[in-house]
Amino acid sequence: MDQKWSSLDLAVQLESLKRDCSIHIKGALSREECISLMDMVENLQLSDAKRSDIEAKVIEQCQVSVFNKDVTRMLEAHFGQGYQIMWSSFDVVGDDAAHSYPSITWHLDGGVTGSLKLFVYLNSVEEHGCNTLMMDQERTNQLRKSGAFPISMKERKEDLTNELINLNLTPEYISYDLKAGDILLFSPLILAHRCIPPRIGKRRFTVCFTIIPAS
Ligand SMILES: O=C(O)CCC(=O)C(=O)O
Ligand SMILES: [Fe+2]
Repeated sequence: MDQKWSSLDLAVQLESLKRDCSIHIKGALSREECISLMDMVENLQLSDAKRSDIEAKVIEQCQVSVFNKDVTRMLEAHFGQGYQIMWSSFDVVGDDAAHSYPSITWHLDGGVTGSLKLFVYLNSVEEHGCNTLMMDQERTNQLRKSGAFPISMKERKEDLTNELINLNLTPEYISYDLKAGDILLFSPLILAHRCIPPRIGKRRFTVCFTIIPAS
């Protein structure tokens, strides 16, 4: 959908992204488009060898819709020197996430300084309960200094309440009520984050793009 933000809308989004390192962009894709993208994958047989081709098509179509004039203008203004879209993925997180999805523990991503992750939610959080939980920059910094984000996946934790309390910080987190077609854009090297697994019998469908500053 072409949203056509006013200059003020754009300025507000840019300011939030700079200040909070995360923003919620509503209605980037229509509900119909989300359903049609999910159906493209759902209608396949599990054994279908063409699955990766279809996923690539879903990502491609999603990319055309998401990187519309508004989002492109915002990213150009944010990055200044230009940006590149890298490592796109289509992901389905099921209720077995605790055993199959590594991102359910608190962590910081590695990678290129200034990177952003852009998640397109194809179905709503209210439907599956699977959300991306983030911690603000200040708490993240204090926890990082205390060693709460080990490199080893096995040592990472789903719950950092005790660690926060020990540092005299309140257990407060950031999350958005993401609806089908909404975008979560955030700095995964600056804000600690984790994925909350979906409710029993539910699945979350997302397309994710990593955006890095042009070198
Ligand atoms: O799936 C999520 O909600 C978060 C995934 C994550 O940690 C990442 O892509 O860096
Ligand atoms: Fe991550």
